Amino acid sequence: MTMTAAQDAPPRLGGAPVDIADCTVIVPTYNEVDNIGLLIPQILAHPRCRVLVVDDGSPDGTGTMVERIAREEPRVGLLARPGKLGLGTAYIAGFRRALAEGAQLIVEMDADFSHDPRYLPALIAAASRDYDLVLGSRYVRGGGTTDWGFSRKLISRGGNLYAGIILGLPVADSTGGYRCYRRGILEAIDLGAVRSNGYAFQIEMVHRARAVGARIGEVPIIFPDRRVGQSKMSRRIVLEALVNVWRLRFGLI
Ligand SMILES: Nc1nc2c(ncn2[C@@H]2O[C@H](COP(=O)(O)OP(=O)(O)OP(=O)(O)O)[C@@H](O)[C@H]2O)c(=O)[nH]1
Ligand SMILES: [Mg+2]
Repeated sequence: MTMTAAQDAPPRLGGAPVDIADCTVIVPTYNEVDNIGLLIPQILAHPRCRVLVVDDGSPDGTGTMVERIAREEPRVGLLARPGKLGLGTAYIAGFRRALAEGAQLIVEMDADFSHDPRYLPALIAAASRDYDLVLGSRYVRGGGTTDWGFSRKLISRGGNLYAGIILGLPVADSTGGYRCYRRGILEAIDLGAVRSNGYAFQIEMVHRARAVGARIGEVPIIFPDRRVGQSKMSRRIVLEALVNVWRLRFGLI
């Protein structure tokens, strides 16, 4: 196991507050200015959590807003990328930064309030105790979606069945993007080899975690539709998922 920045740091003396924020919540953003300022305080309400926003040069000023918040709040960081490079590469860049900064737990969370911060304690507790990867799951008892129309439900349910059967994944919700990794499992996965960038990214990470022997658990979440702002889902992202599941199945990526 590699030494981390946190482990290298000299012990603090003189009653300085002990930093217990060993969980980095990574929030990728593209045009989320109406959400991110409300979301960050709700994450920081959990003392173990810090926030790392990975913003892709949002034209609406999301990055500038986060930069301002980060100046005042040491538990907030910004990783600014020059343009819209996709969700998967945003997470990979975020994972590398969080690991380098010594995070023990790493959470993935959308900015649009589909992923309610009130589930953070359940995700963190399960990842601290029993599992290397804990999925926030819409499709276990107690979980679900609200506000979704028929076609969105069909795509989500169908996508999970499709990926689950073809890859033999032992989970009910492999496409969701609200989850918690232990540091060790991200270190064990070859992050440079991850190829998927949209929905397929979530499936690929479950598949790769399983391949390196991760214990994977699920906790129920209720998933409402995004609060405000525009969805970035596209036909191309769905197509990538359909194709990449087979490429993963045959070890082509
Ligand atoms: N950095 C970065 N973030 C992105 C990119 N695409 C999407 N995001 C963010 O990823 C999260 C999920 O994107 P959404 O558009 O909500 O996708 P979704 O949840 O699958 O779709 P909806 O259910 O319609 O909201 C949000 O916080 C987006 O702002 C990207 O290319 N780069
Ligand atoms: Mg969303």
